[in-house]
Amino acid sequence: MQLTDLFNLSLVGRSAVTALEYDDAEGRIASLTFGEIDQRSDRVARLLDAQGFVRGDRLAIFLANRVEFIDLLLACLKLGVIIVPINILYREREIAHIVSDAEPKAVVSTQESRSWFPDGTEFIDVEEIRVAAERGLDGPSVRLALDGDTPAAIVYTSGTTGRAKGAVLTHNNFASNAINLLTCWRITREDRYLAVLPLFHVHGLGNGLMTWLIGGTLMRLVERFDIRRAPQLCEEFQPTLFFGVPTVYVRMLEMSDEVACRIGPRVRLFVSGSAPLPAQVLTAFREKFGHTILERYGMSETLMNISNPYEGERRPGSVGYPLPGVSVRIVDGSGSDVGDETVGELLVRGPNLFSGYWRRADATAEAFLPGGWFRTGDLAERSADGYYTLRGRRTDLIISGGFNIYPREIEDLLLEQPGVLDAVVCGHPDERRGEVPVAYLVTDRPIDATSLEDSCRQALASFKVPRAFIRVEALPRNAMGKVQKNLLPTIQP
Ligand code: MLC
Repeated sequence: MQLTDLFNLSLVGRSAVTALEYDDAEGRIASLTFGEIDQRSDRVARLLDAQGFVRGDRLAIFLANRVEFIDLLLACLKLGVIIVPINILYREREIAHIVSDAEPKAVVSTQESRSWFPDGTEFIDVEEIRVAAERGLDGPSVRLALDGDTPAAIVYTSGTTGRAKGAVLTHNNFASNAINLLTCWRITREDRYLAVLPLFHVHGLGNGLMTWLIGGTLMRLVERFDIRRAPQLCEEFQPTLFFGVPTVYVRMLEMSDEVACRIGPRVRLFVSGSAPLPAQVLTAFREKFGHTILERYGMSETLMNISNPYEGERRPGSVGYPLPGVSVRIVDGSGSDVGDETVGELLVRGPNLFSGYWRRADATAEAFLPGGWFRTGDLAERSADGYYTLRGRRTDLIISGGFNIYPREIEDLLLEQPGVLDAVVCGHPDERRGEVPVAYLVTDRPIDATSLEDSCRQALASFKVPRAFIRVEALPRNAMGKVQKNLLPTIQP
């Protein structure tokens, strides 16, 4: 089955019901029914069709959370066009790579963001999408017969080689993930979902948008999570369902007890993921809002794998147990299964697993073990009663505010800067963002932090810009030449 057939439970079955509230261009709250959303995406699909988009073409989306993102997603799914959502914080270097790798037929963006893209990029202005959605051609509904294995999206995830790889996610991947969450988190049409996470990542896209469209809940879409706006939003919209990354929950602890007491009782479920939720945040949040946040574990390549239970113990520090249909193993360095309470690499298998990295047969082959087991790169252990706890990573990933950072990508850029002879980037603990990147450099001249920062900011997303540039005599390397990060001087960025 293709995703739009599942969405029809809401788009057709609840066509007259209000589906979405969002801020329009004038800053007023606008709303749409499921039927209107269906019609808008049909009109956008006709526009794309008229522009020559055919099944298998890629369309890149470089947009903040706004209704046209949804119009485009649905239009593309209907046509079998593959969406390539791009993190809007990405800059020249990251964008150039994605565009050359995915070869989208066009990129939908605002006028202002075009300058970040390489010369020769084909653009569709988001205004054209808005006009098509609101006033485009009407006609019979658009539906191509697609197989569930048809690619729906290519989601770029930072690679250990320094260049991001595109994880190809199919209709079936998103469907199995959403059906799991609808069931296990008991999401129903009675829910009111406050969507603050970016739609360009699988947390906001695969978990948020897909459960909304299948479940028929009411969604309030906001451009981004902003702690200054959050209390008023929660009080006005009265969500029952909320998805956040740990940084969001850390910031919500800044709300007054009075506001927390008003918001808490109306919410049914707070879910956290994309980065480890510190146990003390879970505890402080429970005291303040009266809820035990439900922590779960997923990845762009796999969507959701493991979740704490809706009923039963939500164990602090643990991500719970595998979701239905998802098989999990923990193995040692030789690939043998380890026993309970022993740390090893986490492997997963199931209908949620991506079909491979876009045009990277080598990377795809490396990511899987015989039998179709995907190597997550995360270290984990299982308790005797079946709860899984993450214990770090096999690779050097830094997670800041829920965004993934591979140090290698920043190191490569730093090594291109004048006077930089050697460079390493580490994650430094940060109370709010979990971790922030810090650079250690060997240079042949005094460090000019401002110019290094400017170069990083021009090429990379703001969350990847090192918070400090520290000059060291030499990088401590082991016999294999690998930098021993634990031997670097500790600093206060
Ligand atoms: C952050 N910034 C944004 C932004 N998010 N700018 C525009 N749109 C967004 N969505 C920028 C700000 O401009 C600022 O840049 C910096 O980040 C910090 O902003 P802040 O206002 O201080 O935000 P803060 O309160 O720290 O909260 C940040 C945040 C953001 C939590 C809202 O980090 C965020 O939205 N994270 C979600 C990431 C996510 O969805 N990950 C899912 C990956 S999927 P500057 O230049 O001033 O520093 C995945 C799989 C899985 O991992 O299992 O889910």
